[in-house]
Amino acid sequence: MKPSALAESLKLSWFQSTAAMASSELQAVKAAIHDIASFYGLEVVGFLRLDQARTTIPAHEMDLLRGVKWSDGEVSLSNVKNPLEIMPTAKTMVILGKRLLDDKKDIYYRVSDSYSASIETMLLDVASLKVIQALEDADFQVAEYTSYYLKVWAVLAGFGWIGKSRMFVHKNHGPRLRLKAVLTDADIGDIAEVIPDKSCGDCRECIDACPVGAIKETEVDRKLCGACKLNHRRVSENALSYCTQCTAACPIGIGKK
Ligand code: B12
Ligand code: SF4
Ligand code: SF4
Repeated sequence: MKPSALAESLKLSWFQSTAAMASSELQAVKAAIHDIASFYGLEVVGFLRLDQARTTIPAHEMDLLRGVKWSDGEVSLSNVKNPLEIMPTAKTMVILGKRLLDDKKDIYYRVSDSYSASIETMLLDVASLKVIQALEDADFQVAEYTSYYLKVWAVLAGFGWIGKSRMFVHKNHGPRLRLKAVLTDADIGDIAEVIPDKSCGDCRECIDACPVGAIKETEVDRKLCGACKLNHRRVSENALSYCTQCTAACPIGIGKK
């Protein structure tokens, strides 16, 4: 072999092996994230590949949040951010989902006068911290996704659809997942096929179950839902529950754990 041909072939095999190494390293990072999720009992972990078409929240959808009140006060529109505003170099959103421990209630505990938390959210919080640590240890950049579009990213990751209750309905767990997301520049995302919202079919269980008639044909009345008296009902001395009647009624994934 001529020296130049040898040099070319060495260069090629070096490139091939770095590419293979990079891809096996990325697979190892993904496997580590799966391990963390399973250690903390999370049923769902996904990797949404971010590209321009999937990173923008349309203005008319942001407008829906105007005047919406929830546990921490009024939703602040300045907190509604696209993933690339939070992290311009992000390539992937890691989405974590924890199923409710009780299919019929969404229980949280009063830890102190100023702090209450549910087991599901705490597991998501701890697991996401571990995911952040694992990515940072592998020299990737990471940021928590702190905006208000979690349901839609879960749809774009191919896990399920937005149901008539306007909740994210996972194909195996129904609306019983609680969600959390982390952004990273690790190129570990997948492009998934989106399941259409019409997958609810003729079902109306959530509409009929809502005690305050908040679920309309085209939208949920957020103010009615937020003010429902079943929210923050006491279920034991230290435990309270959110309303969650629409979740409990949904036949998708009911009883399957
Ligand atoms: C504000 C808020 C509320 C408000 C408004 C409720 C609502 N329906 O949005 C109030 C206080 C009323 C509320 C109530 C509840 N909430 Co809440 N809430 C949020 C919060 C903070 C933001 C949601 C939001 O308004 N996003 C912005 C709007 C514009 O997005 P959107 O609602 O998804 O609506 C648009 C898209 O769905 C889009 N769309 C529809 N179909 C499709 C399809 C595709 C392909 C695409 C691209 C887009 C798209 O169109 C819609 C607008 O037209 C999120 C947390 C978060 N960080 O995301 C939790 C969150 C949505 N809530 C949650 C829960 C559990 C509840 C309750 C069950 C609590 C309870 N009371 O028991 C109820 C459920 C009420 C209901 N039927 O939705 C969970 C939902 C989990 C899930 N599986 O869906 C979340 C994700 C919190 C979490 N970390 O898990 N909530
Ligand atoms: S959480 Fe309760 S009040 Fe809100 S939409 Fe669901 S059933 Fe209605
Ligand atoms: S209860 Fe029925 S209509 Fe409502 S979200 Fe579930 S499948 Fe869809």
